[in-house]
Amino acid sequence: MIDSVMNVKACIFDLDGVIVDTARYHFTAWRRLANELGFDFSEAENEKLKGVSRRQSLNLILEWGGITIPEEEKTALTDRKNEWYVEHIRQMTADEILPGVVDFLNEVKWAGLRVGLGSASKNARTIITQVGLLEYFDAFVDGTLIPRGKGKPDPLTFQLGVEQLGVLSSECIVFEDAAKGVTAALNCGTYTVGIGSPEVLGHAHLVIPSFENYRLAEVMQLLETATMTNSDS
Ligand code: B16
Ligand code: MG
Repeated sequence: MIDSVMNVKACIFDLDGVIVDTARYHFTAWRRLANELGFDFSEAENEKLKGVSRRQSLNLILEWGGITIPEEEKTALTDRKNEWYVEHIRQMTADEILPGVVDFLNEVKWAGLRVGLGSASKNARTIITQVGLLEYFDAFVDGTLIPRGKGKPDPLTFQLGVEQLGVLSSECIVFEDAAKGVTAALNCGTYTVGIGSPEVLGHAHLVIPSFENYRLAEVMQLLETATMTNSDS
């Protein structure tokens, strides 16, 4: 049950699409795999893979290509894709942190709030280390901790996050760029801020386009108003 945003003690950040944008690296690698299997898919289709686990992404892509592959052969395919993807992310630097993120993280720290990561990616630690942000995180939940079938919109990612942070869900704000991620956070009972467009993330308590030009105090104020209005209606 959401109480007052002034009780907030922690923030959990999704990774891809919130802290960095690796969607284009995923796209390049998945497309290479699809091309080897004899088909192609579009950037618009790639959008549907945001926040979706690696295995589930493969299943969707195979569906688009009209291809059926036995379960036992799928790991070899996701491993291949991941090798190509890791080649890209190993080149990442702090320049790829999205605008406003570092200032916002600093504000969260200065306000004495705890900071967690809640990502579907099994490569999250590599990415966060590459861009030099590891020291900000008091809790780290990534795809290596999430069993198959329990990815977003299941709340487990964020439940583990609040547990690691030692706070209640109602004392935490989650920042997410994917519709399923927003649903996962709402299912967990946190304050939920969508990063992106209201058309896709309208079910969040609040949607902002990015962290650029947004201060923590302003986000808290907007959340307070949004959740008061929602609970009044
Ligand atoms: P990996 P997030 C997600 O990260 C990506 O948005 C999604 O496109 C990707 O398939 C998923 O991680 C798994 O990534 O193959 O590196 O384990 O947005 O939850 O931080
Ligand atoms: Mg994301």
